[in-house]
Amino acid sequence: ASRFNPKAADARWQKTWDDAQTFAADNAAAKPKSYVLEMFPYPSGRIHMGHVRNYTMGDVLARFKRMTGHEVLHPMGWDAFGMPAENAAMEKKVHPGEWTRANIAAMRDQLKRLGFALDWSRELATCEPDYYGQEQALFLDLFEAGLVYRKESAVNWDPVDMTVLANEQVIDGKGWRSGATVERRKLSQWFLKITDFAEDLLSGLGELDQWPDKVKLMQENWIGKSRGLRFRFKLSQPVTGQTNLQVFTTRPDTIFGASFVAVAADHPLAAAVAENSAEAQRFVAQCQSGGTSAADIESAEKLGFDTGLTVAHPFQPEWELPVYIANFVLMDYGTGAIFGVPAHDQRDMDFARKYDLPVRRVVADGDDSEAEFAGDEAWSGEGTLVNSRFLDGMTIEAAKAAVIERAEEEGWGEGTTEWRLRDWGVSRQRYWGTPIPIIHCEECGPVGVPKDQLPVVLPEDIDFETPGNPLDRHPTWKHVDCPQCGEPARRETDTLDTFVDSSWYFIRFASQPDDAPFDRAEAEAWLPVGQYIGGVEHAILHLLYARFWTRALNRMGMLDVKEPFAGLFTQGMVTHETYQAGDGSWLSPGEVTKDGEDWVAIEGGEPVTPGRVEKMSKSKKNTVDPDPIIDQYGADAVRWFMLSDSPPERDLPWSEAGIEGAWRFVQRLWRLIDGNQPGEGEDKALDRKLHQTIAGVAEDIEDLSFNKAVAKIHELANAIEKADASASRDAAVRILVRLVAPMAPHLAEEGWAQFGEQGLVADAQWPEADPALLVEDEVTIAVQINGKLRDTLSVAKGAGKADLESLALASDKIMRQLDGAEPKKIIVVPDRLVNIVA
Ligand code: ANZ
Ligand code: ZN
Repeated sequence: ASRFNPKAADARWQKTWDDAQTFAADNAAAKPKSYVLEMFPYPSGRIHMGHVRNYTMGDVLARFKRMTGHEVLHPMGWDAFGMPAENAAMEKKVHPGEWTRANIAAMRDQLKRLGFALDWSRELATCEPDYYGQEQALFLDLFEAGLVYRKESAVNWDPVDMTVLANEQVIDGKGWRSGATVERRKLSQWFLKITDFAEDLLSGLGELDQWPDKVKLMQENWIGKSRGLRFRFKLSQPVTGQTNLQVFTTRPDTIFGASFVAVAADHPLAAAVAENSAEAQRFVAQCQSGGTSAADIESAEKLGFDTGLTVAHPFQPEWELPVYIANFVLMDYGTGAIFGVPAHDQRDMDFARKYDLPVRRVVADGDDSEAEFAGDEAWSGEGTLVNSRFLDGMTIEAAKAAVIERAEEEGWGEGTTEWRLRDWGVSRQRYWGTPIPIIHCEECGPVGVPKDQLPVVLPEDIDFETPGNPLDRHPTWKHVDCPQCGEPARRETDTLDTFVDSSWYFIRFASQPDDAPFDRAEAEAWLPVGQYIGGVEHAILHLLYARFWTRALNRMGMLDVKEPFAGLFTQGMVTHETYQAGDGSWLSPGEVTKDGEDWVAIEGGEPVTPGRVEKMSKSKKNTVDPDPIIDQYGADAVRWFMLSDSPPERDLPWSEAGIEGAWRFVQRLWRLIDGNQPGEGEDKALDRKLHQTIAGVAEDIEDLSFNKAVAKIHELANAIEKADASASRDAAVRILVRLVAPMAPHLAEEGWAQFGEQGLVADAQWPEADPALLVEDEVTIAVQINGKLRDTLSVAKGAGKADLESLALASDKIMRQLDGAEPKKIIVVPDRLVNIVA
């Protein structure tokens, strides 16, 4: 038999599929639609093994769906804006667009070499004006719908390079290029009102029954709905007519641990106290001069001023708490006033230790329930309420509810709903992103760019020599006339967070007209995505933003879909061994060898320490480039290995032995196909094995249990190899070609052609499993007459005595033997034998 030659076969079939546009999805098809999507890659330069695994899984499902009568949309594109392109521009002096497009071209070729069933006619790159121009149109829709606003917000400022830094450019608090200590600055920036949808984003999780629970939990925590309480403390004496001080807390359960109350420096109460105290006035002024961002306040020393006023504890009026003005209380959050619980809040702890205030434990940390709290580390974890009168013994949640209930009953406070979710800040002071389509006019304020002037295209002539935002420094780009009044105005120079680009690309794949972001009917025909596959690192932000964006379109009446992804699967990583030299540097597995018991560097012989098997990464030097592996073993072997052994949600350890095993199996399959001989007669056991495999593999692929599907195909191949020639065996080999088509499509096309079948196996129908042959547990029982074997019967395992008796008596051979004689006695041993005493 000949060998399967992947080099020739891969190229031949890839070209055939390409020429025939085999995988182009038809929006108008009458078949049931199936949308299979993997998270699109960032064009960093080369495809890595994680991509190969991700896209192979999606591909198996997409091909299987085609074979089971679906019109499949399985597209690919590029998440092409972002920082690395700008870094490349600065380091290698190449334009971000040139760098990105070259990477896309290289990676597209790599993907094509893996034979993915992708609809390349819908390929898109988010850095191209035909994509981001439509994104700008959507941004303007959101702007008009009141879902976009501007607000002051802190950015990382590099005082030497005079530039805003992205978070990933701040390394240990220092600018990545200048090394200068980064400052926080406030800039007016654009926000999307995701908090408007907080409740809906949370409750919608309940309907996502094809999402992993852990991802739903992560989203739930991120959205972070919690109950809070606003309530009024009674002041021991009125201040400028006020008898109460209103505070806000998310931990009403800790009320019996309160040891002080504090107000912000710009709280009216602080102003009133300062009227009569020069010292208080000085303190307030000092607080106001410091930075105001949350991070400044977090890191600054906690300072307070004792006003001499007190308030009464709501449950124990004789218990008086001192009132401070404190620098860590913000005026623009809650009510600008708090009660401090040092034992259970670190800020309050720092404050209490400094000003020598009581620290009372009210939540037990394990067995520790002493009221007197030792140490300087607050306990903010779970526990049972202690030292808290009617709350004792409750959980935190129950105690929160109990306090809120009492406050509402007695009329001194009201429960509120609090969200951890904040609005989405989308402004980036960078070049390589979607320009925000806004023009700032002195007279008219921020004005949307008229839609007929879209796209707002990025200028090409850009300077990366000087640090900072190149758009802002560009000599002409930002100078435009106001679209409303015609006066000279200024373009917005911020670009959009790249998460915006990925919040709607799946809609654009479904429908891409020239003159609109999408066509509603076309998009609705495909959406929601049936199966979305990607890394768990996107479990929170990307998925939440896409869910928000879809809801926003839905609210604006543009799309009749709220949840973009009906099914979600997060695959495991591809891992590999790591090796480290004495100086801490990493060596690739190819650079080391075993010398007796020890590992050494091949070059130089230095000892190295084998580290853990970890996710492939450049920094640990344990990556394996897919290209040479495809060259050596062919696409099908690579695909086969990606699906074998490890369950898809688990990590897959890369190994030479693994890919070789996959290659050998592909060759074995080919030998079965190529060496197939027609035969006569049936082989019931093989028939049964075949049909069980047809049904089992289908089920496994639907479940994304690819490793199980692969294992079943292995078993079937074993059974075929062992079987003698028969019509059954011939049929099994022919059907095997279709069973492996989703995983090893090049080999399958080759086999399909070899058997003289019409068309492509990619278009073939998934074989039908015969339900009669799926009966798993059949046993062969002996039928004896007077202890002599006269016949064997194949029966369902566990069949009852009466059934076995009548089956035995109905057998032709037995009837002939008995020849009308009446049996004296029938002995039945279930699953074993029937003995007829005649
Ligand atoms: C009592 C308490 C006890 C609190 C405890 C926390 C822990 P999150 O959850 O982030 O929303 N707080 C309220 N308003 C504030 C303001 N204007 N400036 C500074 N801090 C403020 O934070 C809510 C908690 O932050 C509130 O719950 C309050 O302190 C504080 F063991 O009340 B807490
Ligand atoms: Zn104007």
